[in-house]
Amino acid sequence: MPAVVLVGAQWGDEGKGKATDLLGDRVDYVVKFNGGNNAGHTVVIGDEKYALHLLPSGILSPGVTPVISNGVVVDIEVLFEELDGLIERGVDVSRLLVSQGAHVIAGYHRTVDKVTERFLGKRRIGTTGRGIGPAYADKINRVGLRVADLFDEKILAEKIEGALDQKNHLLVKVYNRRAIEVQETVDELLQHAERLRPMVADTGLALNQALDRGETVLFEGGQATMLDVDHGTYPFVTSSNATAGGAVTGSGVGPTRVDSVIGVVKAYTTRVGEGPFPTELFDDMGAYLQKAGGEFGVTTGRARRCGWYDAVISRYAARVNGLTDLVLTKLDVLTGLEKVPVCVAYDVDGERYDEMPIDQTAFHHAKPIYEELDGWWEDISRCRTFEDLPVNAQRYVRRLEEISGCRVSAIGVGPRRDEIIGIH
Ligand code: 2SA
Ligand code: GDP
Ligand code: MG
Repeated sequence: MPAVVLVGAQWGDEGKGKATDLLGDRVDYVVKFNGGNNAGHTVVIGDEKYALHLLPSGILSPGVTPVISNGVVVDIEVLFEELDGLIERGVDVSRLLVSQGAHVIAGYHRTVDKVTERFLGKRRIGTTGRGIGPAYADKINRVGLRVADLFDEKILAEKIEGALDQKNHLLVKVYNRRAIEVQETVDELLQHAERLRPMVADTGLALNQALDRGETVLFEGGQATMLDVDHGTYPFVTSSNATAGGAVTGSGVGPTRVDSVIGVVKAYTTRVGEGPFPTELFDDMGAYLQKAGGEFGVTTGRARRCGWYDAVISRYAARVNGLTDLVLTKLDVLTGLEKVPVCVAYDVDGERYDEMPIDQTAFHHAKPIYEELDGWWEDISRCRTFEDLPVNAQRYVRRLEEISGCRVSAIGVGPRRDEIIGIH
């Protein structure tokens, strides 16, 4: 499996960090190709728990070369905070490569993110406030700062001046904030530039050469399909391509080199931030899933909204990403329920939809059509083969496989590294 892409198939927090970590001992490179420190991945190894944001989860596997590629937006201060935290815990981070083409998040991106959200009021997106959207907006507007710019102070100052031009106007005139000085941003960004320099590389070249040598590269998606700026529930999305195509544009590795695409999907659904969510539960059951699943944001600590499994979404994710496999996580969280409803289609104002409606208004009005599956009571956290699972849990997995249109290759039965069942 020389080049494998792993993406979230729902609204994020499906357990991509754990899935990446599991594959870590079989791969040579793990690449973060989109997003930034809005991501939050929890990996539990033995009694140790790691929360990763900007770094790819593969950084925890000895021997793996972690890569931050061109599609990522990098907050350099956060990068070093995270690296130092891992170094303190004895993790070897010396192989990390950072693309010269990755964009840089500056203080003004964080400021604009926060003031815009406040200004939007009821129409806010519920961002993580990490400056992600404004940094990508500058990239598309061609006023972004790239890692390579940090090594030429004159160019950096010119680019910052260009980027601040319109922002200061907005900050002062519309948002009633103080203007940001060019030099304060230059100083902020240059603080860590020398420490960053040895890590900077042409990561596209390094990854293609690794594949030429027959080495294995895992592309780890941040956020998820339904948060993708093109394919998600726009405008309630993040500002990058979190789907499999993002691995290609975000890394400089061509699509013909990708061998398989793994989608990570939770046995139920969660969403953090605003936006439509057809199977969301507003009753005690939603609160139960949130508690049983420990559904709180790894980056912001926000409570995640919870609901039943939605096969319309997983079918859509299978199609948009060209999924070859699903990793189904958190099956253990459903233990102890009499019945487990799964959404097979939507009812929109009396009309049945088996596929995602093409307009957002319809999606906002979508009511789930449920099929009820029988639950199980047995503790499944010690199951290590498919046959170890109670019959009703086996049926649940098989039914999800059928209605999601993709085979399930692994099942998570607990947060720890070893709490997994490999099938097929
Ligand atoms: P942003 O900050 O511009 O990317 O926010 C835009 C939307 O994307 C959502 N988003 C996320 N959704 C789930 N998990 C994410 N990572 C953290 C986690 C989230 C946290 O692992 O728990 O700690 O709150 C993530 N990052 C971005 C976000 O909620 C907005 O809906
Ligand atoms: P990511 O953003 O997709 O990497 O996912 P997060 O780390 O934000 O959220 C997933 C949470 O579920 C983390 O706390 C994981 O430790 C936990 N987790 C992952 N797989 C399983 C599983 O199979 N069972 C249980 N109970 N927890 C899991
Ligand atoms: Mg997460």
